[in-house]
Amino acid sequence: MFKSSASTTRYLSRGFAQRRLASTKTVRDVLEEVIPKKQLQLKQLKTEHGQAVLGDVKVEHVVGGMRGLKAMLWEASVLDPNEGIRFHGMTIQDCQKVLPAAPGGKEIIAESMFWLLLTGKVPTEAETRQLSRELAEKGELPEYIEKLIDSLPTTLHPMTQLGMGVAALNHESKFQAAYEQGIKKSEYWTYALEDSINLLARLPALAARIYRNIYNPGKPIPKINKDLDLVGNYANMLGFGDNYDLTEYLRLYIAIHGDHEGGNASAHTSHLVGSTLADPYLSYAAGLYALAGPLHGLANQEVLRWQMSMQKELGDNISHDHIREYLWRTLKSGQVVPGYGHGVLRNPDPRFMALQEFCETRPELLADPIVQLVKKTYEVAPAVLKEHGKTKNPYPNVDAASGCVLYHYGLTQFKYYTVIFGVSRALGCLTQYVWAKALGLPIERPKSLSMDAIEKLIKQ
Ligand code: CMX
Repeated sequence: MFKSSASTTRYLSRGFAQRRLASTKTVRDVLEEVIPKKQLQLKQLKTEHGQAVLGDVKVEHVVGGMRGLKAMLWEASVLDPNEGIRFHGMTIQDCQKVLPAAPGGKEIIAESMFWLLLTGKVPTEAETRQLSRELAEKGELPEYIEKLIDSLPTTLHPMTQLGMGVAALNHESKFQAAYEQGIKKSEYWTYALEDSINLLARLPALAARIYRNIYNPGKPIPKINKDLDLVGNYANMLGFGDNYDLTEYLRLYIAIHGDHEGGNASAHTSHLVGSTLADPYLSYAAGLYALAGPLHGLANQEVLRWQMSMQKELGDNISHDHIREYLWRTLKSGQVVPGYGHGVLRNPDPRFMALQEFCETRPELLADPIVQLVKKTYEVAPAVLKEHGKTKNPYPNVDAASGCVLYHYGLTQFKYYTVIFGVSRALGCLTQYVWAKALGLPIERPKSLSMDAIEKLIKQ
């Protein structure tokens, strides 16, 4: 089901591997090449196909959370209900084949995914390293942000802290400063890119500071190492730099959580706020607060909490029957099974499968009771959810698997897990911010209706 796609074959057959060694462009250089083509494509869509119909708007869309309504432009990725996510047409497996890893590592890294999302091109090794260095050079936090984060109560949820830190970083916004000076619309994207790179660069130090303040206070946080990739530095600042397997897992996790098309709550919120010309910091801070809901990104914390209470009650060697019974109890008490279901997907999430594959290659993970429990739950839950008959997708989403590996490697504070998701989702939301400005997308303003107004329309 999750086979390598034709796009990888195309990349390789075009001699891409050779070009990959040669090019040393910056991401800005590549964007300057691709933006005019996309601008032209949008112009043609507007002028030649502006009145083409993509689907009907039904009452069920208006009262049902707009599920399935095709109403948003998002360039970096498209989610297929059956096959899952494709980044510019490439599956996760395709990306694993062609996107550069960290030196000595195997997993995709944030930089190469960010490059792909932004430009639609696979970066060379040299281009990836150059971007890593740029991010590392820009990664230190301003002092006022350190003071702000240090002043917060350690009982304040880490996601609330992350959103506050990101919003406050807009003090640095080049986009906002340039807008105040009255720059032309055609120049917006360059400032948007600068802010996006600066924000991405600082997210690891910000997220790590939150972690250290809450869970490991008093110990000095290592300085950014200019020779490391973004996530290598993040792991280091969290205090796990000597844990190679956790660092590799974080690389994979952060790369594949980076974007999941535009309709999900965090991406859509970020895009909506950005469409008002609020700067990338404010736009992404808003997206983070959508991510902090338990039906969205917070589900990864909820999954582990739920699996661990199952483990606490039933012990380590839980049978499939016991899991089945526990699932029914969860459902009958009116709760959702965290980590299962999806607004678009109708098959197991390929991100879930990629994280499971990571576990399959490491005996210590396979032997861990909580990792085993996640796998066993996957063997039972779809049938139970089908029998329960409510959810349209009885299969696991990425959150079903993401926490147990963190837990195994010692990152046990699951209240923090959504922050890692938050570092990751910046890749897609910031990409969209840049493209929304490059394409001159307008402020979002859908039409709302009251129930009376809907009834009136139906009668007409
Ligand atoms: N357990 C129990 N019931 C579920 C369910 C689950 N895992 N998933 C969906 N349902 C229920 C819904 O609550 C809904 O019930 P009501 O009709 O009583 O309101 C019904 O099934 C139909 O829902 P749906 O159309 O299948 O799903 P939605 O698009 O409305 O919601 C999602 C999608 C993810 C919010 C939902 O599946 C859910 O709550 N899952 C558990 C939380 C979770 O894992 N979230 C993470 C998603 C990934 C992410 O965004 O990060």
